[in-house]
Amino acid sequence: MVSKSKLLCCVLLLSIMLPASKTDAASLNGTLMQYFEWNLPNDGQHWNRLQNDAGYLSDIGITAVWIPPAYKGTSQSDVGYGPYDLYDLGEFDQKGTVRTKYGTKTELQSAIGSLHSESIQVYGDVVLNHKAGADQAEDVTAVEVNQGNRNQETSGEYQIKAWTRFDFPGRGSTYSDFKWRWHHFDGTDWDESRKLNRIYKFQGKAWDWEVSSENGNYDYLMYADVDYDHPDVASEMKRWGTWYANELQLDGFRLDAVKHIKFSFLRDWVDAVRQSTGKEMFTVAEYWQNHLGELENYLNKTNFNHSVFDVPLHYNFHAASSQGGGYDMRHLQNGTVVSKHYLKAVTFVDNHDTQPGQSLESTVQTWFKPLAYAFILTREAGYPQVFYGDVYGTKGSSSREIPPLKSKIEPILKARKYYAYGKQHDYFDHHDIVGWTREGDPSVDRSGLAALVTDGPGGSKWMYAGRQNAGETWYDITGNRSDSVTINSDGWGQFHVNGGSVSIYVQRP
Ligand SMILES: [Ca+2]
Ligand SMILES: [Ca+2]
Ligand SMILES: [Ca+2]
Repeated sequence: MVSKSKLLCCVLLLSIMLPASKTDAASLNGTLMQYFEWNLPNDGQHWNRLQNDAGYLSDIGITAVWIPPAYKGTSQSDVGYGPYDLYDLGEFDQKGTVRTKYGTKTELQSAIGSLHSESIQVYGDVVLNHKAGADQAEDVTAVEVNQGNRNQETSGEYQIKAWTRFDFPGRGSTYSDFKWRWHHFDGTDWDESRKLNRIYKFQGKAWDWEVSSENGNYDYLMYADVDYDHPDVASEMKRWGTWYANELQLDGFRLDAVKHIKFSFLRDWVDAVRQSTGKEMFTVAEYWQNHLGELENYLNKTNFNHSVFDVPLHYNFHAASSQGGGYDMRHLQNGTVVSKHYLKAVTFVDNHDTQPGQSLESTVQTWFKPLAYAFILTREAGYPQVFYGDVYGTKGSSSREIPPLKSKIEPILKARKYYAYGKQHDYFDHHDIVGWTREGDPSVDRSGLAALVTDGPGGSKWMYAGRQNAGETWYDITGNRSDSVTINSDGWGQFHVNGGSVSIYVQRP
C-alpha cells in the first residue's frame, strides 16, 4: 500500500501551537536519558562510567540524566528498588558493603560535578513506597487480607514476626536519628515465625487512600509498606527529600511506583522539597497504567505539580512493533498523555522494567525502535527520554536482550538537537505511512525537518516543510535513504521512506 497522496484535500493538516517558551529556541531542545538498565554489572563502576560519558552525552544532545536509586539496598547487587537506608549513598558499611551496585557516594558526587560542568541536569530516583532488608523482625499483631481485594480481611488478628525494625547500626544517627519501627508501616507480606507469605495489615492500620484502586486498594506492593497516614513518617520523608537533593545537588526527581503511594502525600512532598531547596526540581512520576483516565486522575489529585511517564504511548509503540505492519499508524497517539497533556508527558520507548526478562516486559521490537525514537525526539510535544539499554544494549544471559542501537539513535538525537524546531504539520493520514514536518525556527540556523515512518511497505508523502525553506535541498540524516529532496517554491516536497523504516530529511550542515 504505497501512499502517494498529493491531494491536499486528503492531507490531515494539524499544527499544535505551543507556548512561545517552547519554541523560543535560543535554548536547545531538552532530552532526558535514563542512565541505567536492569542488568548492569555489580562492579561499582557505574558512577565512573557516567562521569566519563558526560562529554559524549552533551555532544549528542542529552540535557538531563535520570540516575538509578543511589542509596543502600538489601545487598550490594540491589538495583535500588529494595531500599534499606535512604541516607546511605554508598558511604557506610551496611548490608555487607560500603559502595552500592553503582559505586560510592564520593564517586557519584564527582560524576554529578562533571555532568553539571557539561550543563547536564541530574534527576534522582525516589523510592518512597516501601523499605527493605530490616535489621530485625518485630512481634506485630496483624490480619491477613485478600490478595485480589485488600479491603477484605480474611483472618482474625494474630501475632506475626515482621521485618520492620531499622536501626542502621553502620550509620548510627548521622544525617537523621529516625529509627523505623512496625508502627511506621501499614503492612508486609512475610511472617518470619511461620515462614508464611500473605498480605498482612498491621493492627490499628488502614491502607492509605487515595491510591490506585486495583485490587480494591493497591497501597501494598512489596516489603514493608510505608504508612503515609503517620505524621512522623510524612515529615521524615520530606526532610530526607531535601537532604537528598542538597547532598547530591540534584536538579529533579523520578518518583517510583506512585500508584501505591498516597497521592496527596506525593503532591505535598513535591511542594515541600521545592520550597525547602528553592529549586524548580523537575519531577516525573512512574504511574504504571495503560489507561489515560487513571493517569489524568493522578495528575488532578497531585494538582498537576509534576509530570508522568507516557505509559500508553509506550504500549502503542509495543503494539505497533509486534503486529508486523498490521498496526494502524494513524492511531499511534490514541489514548496517550502527550496527546492531551503535552506539558506533563515524559515520552519514552522502553525502560529497565519493560526490557526483556523484567517485571513489566513489553519491549518494543528492535526494528521499530528508530521509528519510535523519531516520534518522541522530532515532534513538538512531550519531554522525551532515551533509554541507556537502547543506546548501549542490555546485558544478561537471554538471547532476547536489546542490542546496542547507538548508531541508529545518534542521528535522531542530532535531528532533535539541531533541526526539530518550529511549527509542526502532521500527516497521520495512512494506516502504514505517517509523517510530520517542522518548519524550523529563525533563531536556530538551518533548522526544520521532514520525518516519515512506516510499519508496512515503503512509499512517499507530499508534505509542507515551510515556504521559508523553499529551494533548499534536504537529505535523510538517518542514512536510510540516499535520495535528496528539494523544497519547491511553495514550501512543499515529496519525501520517501523505505519499508518498515524511518527517514528524517534535514538541510545539510
Ligand atoms: Ca495507612
Ligand atoms: Ca504503599
Ligand atoms: Ca500498518
